Amino acid sequence: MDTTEICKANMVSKSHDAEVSWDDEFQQLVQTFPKDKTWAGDNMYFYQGFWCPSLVLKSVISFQNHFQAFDSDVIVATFPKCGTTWLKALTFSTLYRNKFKKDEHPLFSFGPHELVRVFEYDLYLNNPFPDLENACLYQPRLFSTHVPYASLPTSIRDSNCKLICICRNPMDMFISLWHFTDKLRDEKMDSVSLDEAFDKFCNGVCGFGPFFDHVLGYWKASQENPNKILFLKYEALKEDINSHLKKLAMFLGVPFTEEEEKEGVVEEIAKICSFNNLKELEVNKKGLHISGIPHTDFFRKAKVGDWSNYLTPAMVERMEKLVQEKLDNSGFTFKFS
Ligand code: PAP
Repeated sequence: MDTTEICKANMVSKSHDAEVSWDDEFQQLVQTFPKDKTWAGDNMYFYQGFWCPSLVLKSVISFQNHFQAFDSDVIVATFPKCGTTWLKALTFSTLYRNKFKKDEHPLFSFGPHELVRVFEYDLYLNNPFPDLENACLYQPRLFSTHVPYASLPTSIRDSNCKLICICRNPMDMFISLWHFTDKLRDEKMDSVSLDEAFDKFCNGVCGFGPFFDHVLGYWKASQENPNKILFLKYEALKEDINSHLKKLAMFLGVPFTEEEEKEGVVEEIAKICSFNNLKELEVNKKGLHISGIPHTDFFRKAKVGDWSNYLTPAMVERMEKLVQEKLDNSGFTFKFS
């Protein structure tokens, strides 16, 4: 089997094994949840208003029940395919910049997903009480999640810990997820075509979706509590990474000093975390993510407007109407090209 086949087999069997391992009580609980399929063909359940992939349903619940946030924690919170990998690299590099020498940057040896571990796909997967004290290389603790704002553990919402979010226009996000799940799709399962996936996406049916509820949940919370939640946009970072890095550092309470700015520290972080740099690092060209997915699959094109190569005019029209309807009166906008 080649890497893609191994990866598909891993994902399919992991999701299947997760469900088989559920005890009777949990099986009965899950039966009360609406059920659908991810675009890759495995089950997901509508839990607390979002579509939770079966693989992580139990770990999301463990995370909700057991995670105790510290006021000093920093959590990268994203909808999948909106810039998680990039934001992990940027946050890690900014927050911990004084913990390592420039030429010994941990990103040279570990992928962003290994340095900033995700609660549901990694830490709480198969373990309701993970060793969180040793889960991060440095202090303060830095984690990530795809769980929507309304479903975060209460200790995250009630503590002074900081959340950093990134969102991306739904057309590029959709195409990015489509390519990603294409790698996971298994012919033996009821996988979906691009048309079907688009229809499902517009109807809110995709892992951690509905997309608009997820984005607006964090957006509204960031408006109400800007000192706790920093909300970024992928397209804006692409346009001007340096000013966003300064904003990020300020938000994290570690602003760049005048001396650092003069020495070009901001530009250095932007360069190390850039798509072209990360994609070419040996560590990201080999090996598998904790979920069994090759690291390379997290680096594709990183273009704004790539959707125009895939979506038909009818699809674009449908999405534009949806965006208008969903964002009406929210004060929130997307940039599409
Ligand atoms: P995840 O939520 O599953 O972790 P995420 O990192 O959000 O995935 O999405 C991957 C997208 O970010 C890919 O976009 P594309 O499919 O449109 O190409 C990937 O190329 C892009 N990406 C990864 N690293 C970077 C980076 N350093 N800068 C900009 N974009 C990046």
